Amino acid sequence: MAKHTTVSEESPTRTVTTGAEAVVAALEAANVQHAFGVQGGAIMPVYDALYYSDIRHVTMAHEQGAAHAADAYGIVAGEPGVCLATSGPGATNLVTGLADADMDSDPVVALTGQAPSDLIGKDAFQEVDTRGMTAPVTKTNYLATDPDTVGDTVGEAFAVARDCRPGPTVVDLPKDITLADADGAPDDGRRAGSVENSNTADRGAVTAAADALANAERPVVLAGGGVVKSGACDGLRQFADTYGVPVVTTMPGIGSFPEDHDLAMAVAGMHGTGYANMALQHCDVMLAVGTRFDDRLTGNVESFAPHAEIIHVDVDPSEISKNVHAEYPLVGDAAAVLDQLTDALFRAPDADAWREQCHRWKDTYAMDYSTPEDEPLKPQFVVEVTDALTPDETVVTTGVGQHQMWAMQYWTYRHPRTWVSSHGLGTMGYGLPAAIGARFAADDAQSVVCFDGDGSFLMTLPELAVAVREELDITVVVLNNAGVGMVRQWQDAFFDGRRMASEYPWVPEFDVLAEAFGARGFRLETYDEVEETLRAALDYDGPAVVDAYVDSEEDVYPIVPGGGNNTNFAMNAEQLARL
Ligand SMILES: Cc1ncc(C[n+]2csc(CCOP(=O)(O)OP(=O)(O)O)c2C)c(N)n1
Ligand SMILES: [Mg+2]
Repeated sequence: MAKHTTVSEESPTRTVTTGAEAVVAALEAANVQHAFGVQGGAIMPVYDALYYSDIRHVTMAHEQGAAHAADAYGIVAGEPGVCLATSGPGATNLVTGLADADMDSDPVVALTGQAPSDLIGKDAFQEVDTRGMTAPVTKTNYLATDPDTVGDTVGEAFAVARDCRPGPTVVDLPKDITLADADGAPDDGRRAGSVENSNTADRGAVTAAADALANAERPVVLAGGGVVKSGACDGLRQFADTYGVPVVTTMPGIGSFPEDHDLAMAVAGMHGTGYANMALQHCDVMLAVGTRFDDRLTGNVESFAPHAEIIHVDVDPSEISKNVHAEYPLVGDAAAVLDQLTDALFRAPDADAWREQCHRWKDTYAMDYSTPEDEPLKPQFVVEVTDALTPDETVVTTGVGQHQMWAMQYWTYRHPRTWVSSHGLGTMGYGLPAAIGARFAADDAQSVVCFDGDGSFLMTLPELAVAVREELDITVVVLNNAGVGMVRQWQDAFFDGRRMASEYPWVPEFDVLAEAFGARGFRLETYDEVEETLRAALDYDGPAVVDAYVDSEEDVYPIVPGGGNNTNFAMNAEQLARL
């Protein structure tokens, strides 16, 4: 009997008689609408209980895809994404996706099957130590031991994944626990005493930070991913508009502030804009909100923002002064603390000259690339045209590599939760499964576009079968440079051009491959076909793949060489050679 697509109100899972039903009841109590996973022996009881649930399960091709889809779902929806896997290889396949979510503080709940309790430790079939294996890459994890409390454990895992600084959690479910009789439904899916994200910072500390801001001559906001996660974007906008403070973002902070705003300085860091890096390097007071000062952002931390007093707002106290010393630590939720600061600031800083300087930098270091007709297509152009052809709130997902940087640099992000990428872990293959997860979380009116690299696409492309099966309206634009271009760029720059294992002598025809999967495939090679081809792919109501043959010699600029000083960025190859 195939799974019903709609289930009656009298859904039998409302009556909890087994551990597995308690698990599903806990997901329903947490208002879970979608789950991504792959079936298998030890998780079968949970799937059997899902049979009678209204939760829509999306069968993925690979558990890594399930974890990335859940991660992207969590980013776009702002609620934890859920993924399921069986024990052993199912669980090991999840680990990359969990590590990715952990690095980016994305809310994910993973449910894994496990060998029966009495066989754990005996090298049972498909037994791995899932708790041990996932401990370093999760916020917390659990091994269920009691069918009567397993539902509460899942509810707690959900609350922990979502609350304060979000992150992934795992509940490992031995098969005997999910099969066993259970004596009732779990609670409402919230852990008793669950923390709401409304905590404010110490008032005295806020007043001191506000004083520093009011007296600043060169103030800047550095907005990180925490601004998006806490829903602080409106508060940030109000703060910046009221006090005239330029706003730089980190990569995860993209979308926290509209990039077409007069005060927007775009993204800083290794491949950030020159003007963002100049603003950070020359500011005298930095209001850093919800960022962990990752090394790709700071470059050499000793030379990062050398003139700045730093106000660091973070919900996680362990982030304060971890990488960069904070003169003014403000522990609290980004939205709440930004409101506090907006209230506490008694006057705008006197920063006319600084704002003019920032505008001059925006002109001097404007993003640019050339499009000679006799050279192959430039990837940046493909990104810009796609942006122009899509609605304002389109969700962009990416793989990892040069294409990811061009998608960041040449698309104008105006809204939170429209940029979905792998930052901290830098996981090739993230883009397509992320587009699938994002598609389920986004509004129907929103488009979903994945910019992928040929290398990244090859890592998870079986998920295209899922997009076809689920009739998902997504467009994958493969910026195909016949190789792992980011590695090739570094070899050219830092390994005397020895292109070891970075150029593909041959790549599959992705448009033909897409058709074989049942998707629509398009091939793009010349400037005059860009607009028409992209339009056709975007208009197609289903999964479409555009195989864009782009210049394999094109490099990403600006670049701050790894561990370098962020003032020393190169805008082109000649400048890089002189650094
Ligand atoms: C899983 C994984 N393996 C290896 C790497 C190292 N790596 C970083 S960027 C990159 C190039 C990716 O190639 P592609 O997806 O084609 O993107 P391009 O740089 O060519 O745009 C590689 C191999 C990685 N980030 N992730
Ligand atoms: Mg490539």
